[in-house]
Amino acid sequence: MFVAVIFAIIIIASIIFHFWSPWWWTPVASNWGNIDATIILSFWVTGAVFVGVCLFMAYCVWRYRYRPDRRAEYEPENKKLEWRLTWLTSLGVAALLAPGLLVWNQFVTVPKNAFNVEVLAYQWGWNYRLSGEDGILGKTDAKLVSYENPYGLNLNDPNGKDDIIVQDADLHLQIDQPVKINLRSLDVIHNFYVPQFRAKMDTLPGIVSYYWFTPTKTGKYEILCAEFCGTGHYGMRGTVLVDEKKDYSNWLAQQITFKQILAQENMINEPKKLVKKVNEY
Ligand SMILES: [Cu+2]
Repeated sequence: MFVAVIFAIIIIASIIFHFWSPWWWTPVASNWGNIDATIILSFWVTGAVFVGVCLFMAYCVWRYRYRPDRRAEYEPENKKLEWRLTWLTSLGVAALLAPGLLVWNQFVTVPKNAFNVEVLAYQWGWNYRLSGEDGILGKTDAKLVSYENPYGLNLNDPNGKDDIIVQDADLHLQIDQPVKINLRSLDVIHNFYVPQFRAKMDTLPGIVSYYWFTPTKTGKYEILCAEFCGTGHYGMRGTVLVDEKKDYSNWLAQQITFKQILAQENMINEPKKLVKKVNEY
């Protein structure tokens, strides 16, 4: 009886903790309310299984407690029970997986009007590049990455010339403007995560991974690296600011294009010189 009561207390305490927990989600600040819906559904499915299994165990402990006059029955197989359990488990797993797959499909199906932002992760920080007037990010190659060309930009790609290299520590985004986040890494695996946007994904060296979202609330949000990436991982933070259109335009006007950077370095007419330097490096 004592053990059965402990099971009951575990169930009640878990449910109370779930609803009264002080560590709950921040309010969502993007279009991905669906992500929350899938997590809540997972809580319902796993919660129901947890309560069901614990109650069943409590019942069994009490019902089949030791009595000197009773003997256990030997039943190594029960086809009917196994069949039922198989179906019930399959149903539960499908309920957990299916909504997630639907939302994932939306998460990586980028709308045509999305603004291209590149996030370049490194040990231990974040760099940003925005597509210029043409809306296209210039080509990059991991082989071109060097001290002079930290983004590994392809100097022969005309689409890259108007790209905006963000000199600021912070990334700004415009409210209600869908953005495609293109993720790259200079060294190891990182993960670009802003909890309020309910969006995160690994950054992989040599590959561009991506997702999209629309910021729906102005404000200042913290970027966290959500993949252990070395001794400085804890400090790999950043800030993203979601601005009204006017504030965003003001900020954008202060940023400079890749072309301007090249001009500053007096290499605009001599891309070959830079490429040579890169190769030497
Ligand atoms: Cu990291």
